[in-house]
Amino acid sequence: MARRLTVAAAQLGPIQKAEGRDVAVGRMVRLMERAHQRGVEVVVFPELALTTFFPRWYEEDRAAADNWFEAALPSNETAPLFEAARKYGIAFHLGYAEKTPEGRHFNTAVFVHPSGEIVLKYRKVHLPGHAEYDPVRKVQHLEKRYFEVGDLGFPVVRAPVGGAGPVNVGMLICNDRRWPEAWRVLGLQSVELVMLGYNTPSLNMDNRGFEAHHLRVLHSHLSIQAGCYQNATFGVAAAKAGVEDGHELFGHSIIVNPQGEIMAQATSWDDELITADCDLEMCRLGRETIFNFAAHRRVEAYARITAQTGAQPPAEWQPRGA
Ligand code: CDT
Repeated sequence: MARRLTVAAAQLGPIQKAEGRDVAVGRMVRLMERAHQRGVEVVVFPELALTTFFPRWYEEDRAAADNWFEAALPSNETAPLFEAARKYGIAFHLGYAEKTPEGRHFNTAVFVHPSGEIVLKYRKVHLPGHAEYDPVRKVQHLEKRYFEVGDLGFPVVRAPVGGAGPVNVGMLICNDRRWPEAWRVLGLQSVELVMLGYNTPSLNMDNRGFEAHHLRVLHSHLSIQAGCYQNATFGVAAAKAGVEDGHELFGHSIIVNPQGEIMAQATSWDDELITADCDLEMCRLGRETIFNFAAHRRVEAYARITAQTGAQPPAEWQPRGA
């Protein structure tokens, strides 16, 4: 029997440094209205959706960056989003910068029930970039300065979502999508819907080689499509897009099925809602055949995956006669 769920990736166009959260939240509420008109049951917003992608800005005094963080959710500024969710009966995923009551900082995402209750929280594990100002880079990427590594692992929860009944939901954030280990930890919990937001610059600012624009998009899609296929899950990936503070983010939000096919793709660099009707029973084929983990995984051969972090050089082959 089909378990149908209508999902949306709510891509956001740029949010400028000078713009307040009220601007972003207003745009998000309008996307929720559009989602309601299209019968959407889950809306996925991007990573750090309430502000500009502030890790591009260096603050000598770390505490001066605190105004980018949320100490409470909902707050006065984010309340209209929660109200829209309740009004329309739509669950939503939101990426934001979290400051805990103990003063810790994380790049976080929550999955929120239409009632406003937080169903699941995830804190980004794979933080890209650097912690100190890098004079070689044209644009800074200071996630390692402003955030701690997430401490919640990669959780999955089974929760009622829309008309589909209970759904196994999990989350990744931006750079996490490039790491197959992260997807597999979700897959090992039978995830059926992976929600992820991202802010990815169109240019590689590392300057250690040339990376064409189309390859930046390819690498994003390749990672998400492979993650969905190899773990038999749907994926909803929502980008921040366009020229933000003078720097381009590439957008190209997608919704992917468990076969790794793109079901919908954003084509603008603006606020844009893309939707797809998902039959969650599609997850069974992969899970029960080629990616039946219980039948086919060989953990005895995977020890390096958790025992070792960096790559090591291999043993060198020597010809017998030498
Ligand atoms: N936000 C985020 O994680 N962006 C990274 C860009 C890395 S470039 C230092 C990404 O993987 O898309």
